[in-house]
Amino acid sequence: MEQSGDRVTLGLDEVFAIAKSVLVAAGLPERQAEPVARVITEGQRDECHSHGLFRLPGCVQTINHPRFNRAAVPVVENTTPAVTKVDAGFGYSLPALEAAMPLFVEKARTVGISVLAINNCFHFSALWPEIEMLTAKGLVAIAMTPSHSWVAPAGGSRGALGTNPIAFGWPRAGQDPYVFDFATSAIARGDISLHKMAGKPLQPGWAIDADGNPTTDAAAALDGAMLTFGGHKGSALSTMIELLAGPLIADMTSLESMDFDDGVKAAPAHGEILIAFDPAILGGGVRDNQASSERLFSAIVDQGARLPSVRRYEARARSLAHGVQIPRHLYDQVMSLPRA
Ligand code: NDP
Ligand code: PYC
Repeated sequence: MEQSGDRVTLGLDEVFAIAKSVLVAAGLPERQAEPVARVITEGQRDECHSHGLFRLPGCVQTINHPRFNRAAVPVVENTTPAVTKVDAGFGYSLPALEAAMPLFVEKARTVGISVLAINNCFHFSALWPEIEMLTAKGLVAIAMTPSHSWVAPAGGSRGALGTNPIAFGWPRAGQDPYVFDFATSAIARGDISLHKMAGKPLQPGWAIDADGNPTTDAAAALDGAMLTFGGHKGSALSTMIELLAGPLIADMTSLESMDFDDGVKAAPAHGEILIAFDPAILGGGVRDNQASSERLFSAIVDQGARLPSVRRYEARARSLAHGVQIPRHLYDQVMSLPRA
């Protein structure tokens, strides 16, 4: 650990050790704490500030939720040749994902398409780490999850939808995969909280206050409602995510997750859906899918646009070489949490 002015530099092993130690002290057994600490470390490593160490106090609050199951052991169900379900038992989503991953991947390779439904999980994490697990195995992947009903539908004035992220990954031969991962709200709620902490105004169009008026004040936005990106298009996409990762897999919508929270303000609890495609089966070897996808990526990059995740991959290289820098106030907040 190094300190300079208002910044603290930590090695990635230190980030992981701090996160794991806080989670274990809060009551998580190691088998649940490790995947959660890993994803927090990866978020910090890739400078995804809304889903790195900033999440740790919220994780502790979630573990203390009366409905959180510290003893949860995921139960994997081999449902059909293409469908796997895993019941997280109201622990975190990440241990359940890890438990179901081998069967989920094997089915994609056998059938060509594989669907994983994670049920009954508390969920706080970015989706790109799990998408990258799948692209690393040569699979094309999509992941979606609801959250809490903080987001007003286009034309509305009250929260009904979640911040509902959708992530997609496409493996690329010999280079980092094409991955995007975004909230269908104009920005993740975590980022609104970061704006509040930094005293920074929001961009217009991100939120409305409790009276339904447009606001750039982060505190007013947290009390009011967030807005979807892209007006009615983001609103419909967000609704689709509610339906696919909620009722379709017999789990909660963001409205129901908010009710389930019962005012504790813990992480949302609901389901998640992942879909994996094996390009070797779907492409049938008839056409070189890499040649045509690379042509598309070149057509994007050659005109000065960037591919999603490039910022992350650059941050990752920096962090692997030099560790991560976090604001001192975040370091102090994290270090004030009990550690094992
Ligand atoms: P951002 O708007 O910061 O970024 C979204 C995506 O767009 C990233 O893949 C990003 O790549 C890419 N991107 C950003 N700018 C450009 C650009 N100029 N050109 C090309 N691509 C670009 O993310 P959000 O605030 O919407 O979401 C942040 C995270 O929050 C996500 O990881 C999401 O999973 C997580 N989240 C989780 C929730 C949950 O319930 N579990 C709920 C809501 C959000 P890059 O990273 O390289 O900039
Ligand atoms: O940042 O919107 C968010 C979020 C919700 C749940 C986890 N992250």
